[in-house]
Parts: sequence; structure tokens; C-alpha cells
Amino acid sequence: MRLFVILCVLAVSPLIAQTTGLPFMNDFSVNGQGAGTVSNCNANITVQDSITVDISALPGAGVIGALSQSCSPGSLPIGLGTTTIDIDISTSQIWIDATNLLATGNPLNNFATANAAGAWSFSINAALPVGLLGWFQCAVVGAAYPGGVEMTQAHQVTNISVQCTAQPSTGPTGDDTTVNVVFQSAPFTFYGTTHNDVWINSNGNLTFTAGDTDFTSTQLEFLNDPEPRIAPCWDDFSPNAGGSVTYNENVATGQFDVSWINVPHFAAAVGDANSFCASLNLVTGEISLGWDTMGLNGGTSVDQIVGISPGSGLSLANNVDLSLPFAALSVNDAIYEDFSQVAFGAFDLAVNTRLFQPTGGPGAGPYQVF
Ligand SMILES: [Ca+2]
Ligand SMILES: [Ca+2]
Ligand SMILES: [Ca+2]
Ligand SMILES: [Ca+2]
Repeated sequence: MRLFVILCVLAVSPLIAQTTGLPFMNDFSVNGQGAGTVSNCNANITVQDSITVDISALPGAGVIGALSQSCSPGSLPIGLGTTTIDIDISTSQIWIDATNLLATGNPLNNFATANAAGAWSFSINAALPVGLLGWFQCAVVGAAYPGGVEMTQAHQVTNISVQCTAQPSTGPTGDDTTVNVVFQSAPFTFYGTTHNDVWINSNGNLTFTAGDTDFTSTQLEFLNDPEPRIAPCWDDFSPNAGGSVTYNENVATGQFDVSWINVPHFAAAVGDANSFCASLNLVTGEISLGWDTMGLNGGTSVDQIVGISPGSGLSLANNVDLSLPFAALSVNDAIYEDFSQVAFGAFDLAVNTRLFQPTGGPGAGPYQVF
């Protein structure tokens, strides 16, 4: 596996050794994830063969970057003051060095230098190895830093393969429509109840016992509607305007897959595309939800509900951060994140998967998610 190390060197306000997202302190995000954290070893940033690194710092600062296989907070003091490196330099590769210490004329001397607004960014679009790429960390260097150097936080970056692919059978094609599909190999058990069929609703969700064309997702409806629901992304989508909703049942394995591929949000600007999917295991009752690119109407749609619910008011409100593992207590507990509440930030599940596993036997709660 190819490894990189990002040490980013910029000139910035001198009083804090490790970046924290404070104003004028350099900050470091990967694909928009990880900015502003106070963690020195910030785990679980996932990318998909596309990496965009953004750093904010003082104008004109230089940047060095590296990638290592391990991270230990504060493992290596550097320079003066209290600045420390977290990644293991002995296993790192220097990737970028724009500290103007390179040979005269080396284009990297001018490549990684914060602009007049203090911003520096670069992107990689390539077929990267799938799996853990390593721990990225940057350093910024300049006279304003104690000892001349300051580290960003370190981010663990994992490259995952595409989660959701189009399936052979066509699902709903109209705006706010639903298609009923009968399982072929076995019924699906959900919250302890077996269902012989499922409704694929164009607005990013599946329901049992009846379809639902509701394009306004609310927590109250998610909990209290009579239909049990699995929502990879309940939001107002328009497959009539682009993309596809497709499904397939593998009768040999009992895997039932539904994919929304490049479907735009309702009334979105041209180019909006959302790809996500749900897989039901008819044997075990496990539910896998996955997300690839999620345009969400240029990020302006902020009212998604993601998760599972038995409906019929059987569960108390259970809004949780789906970025983290969670285990429900009761057999009928819903597990979901209502992004409209912004309790755990905006939609952050793109390029991710979550497995909802029944712990009471096949298709029987309580469910746990990880
Ligand atoms: Ca509604
Ligand atoms: Ca719609
Ligand atoms: Ca919306
Ligand atoms: Ca989250």
C-alpha cells in the first residue's frame, strides 16, 4: 500500500500548539470531515477514491503533509513550545513539502502555500487502494509559530468501495410514488413481524403493510405512522427528474437490495445526484444501509430521516447519532437520526454504511447499529 504523510507548514497565531478550529488557527479537513475537532487523532473519515484536503491558516503559509500507519496523541515533540506530532514519523512518507526549502524552481515550493485568504486545498481523484489509507497530518510553518512549526490534528482516512449499484428490476419512477414488491424466497421479519412484501417508496424509504408517498419526513410520522419503515434516506426525491430506483432479490442468498442511484432531490438544481441503498437479509433480518454521493440539493435539504422504526407509536423518540454504534434496549425501539433536529450536525453519512442487526433472533429486536 502506498503511504503518504502530510506535514503542513504555515505561519499562524502562536499560542496554541495543536490546532483546534479557533479563528486564525490552521484547521484541516478531509472531504469536509474533521474540521474543528480538538482531537489529536481523529478517526473514521471515509472517502471514495476522491480526496479533498482543506486547510485554513495565515495567508502565505506553507504546507507539508504526511501519512502514517499509526497515530498516538502527542507522541513526538517538535520545535519549541509544546507542539507535538501525533503520527508515527518512522512509518510516514512525506507527501508534500512546500516550506520553500526545496531546490530553487521546484514547483512544490509554490504549490502548498496558503492564499491571501489563508486557504490551501488540494484534491486527488484516482483509484486508491480500498481500506485504511492511514493517518494524515499536516504541519504549518512560519516565524509566527513557536519553534517555527505548528501541527494540525491528525485524521484517519479509509477508502471504501462504491456501496450502491443499480439493480435489474425497476422500482418507482414517478415523483412521490410507490411500488409493491413480493419477496420470492422468504418473508422478511422486521420487529418480530413477518412480511411477505414491501413497498419501495420513491422518497428514499421502504414501508411494510402499505406504501407511503409522503415527501415531508418528520420524526412524529416516522414513529407513529402505521407502516413499519426502513429509511436509508427519507427525503423528497424525484426519480422522474433523473437517476433510477431499482431492486433485486437474490433468491439463492435471500438478499433483497434496493438502490437509489443519482436521484435528484425534488426541484433541485441540475446536477443534484443522490445515491444510496438498502439491503434486507431475508434470512437473518439484518438491514444494511449505504450511502455514496449525496448532493442533497446542494446541501440545502436538511430534513432527512435515516433509520428504522416499527411505526404505530410503539417506540419512544430515539434520535441518535448514526455515526456511532448504538444498541437499543427494547424490542420495539426505533433507531434513527432526524437530521432536521441538527442534534448531531448535518447529514454526514455519505460514503458510509451502517448495519442494523436484530439481537433477539432473526428479525427480532432490540436492534443495534454499527
Ligand atoms: Ca409528512
Ligand atoms: Ca418526491
Ligand atoms: Ca428535503
Ligand atoms: Ca453523525
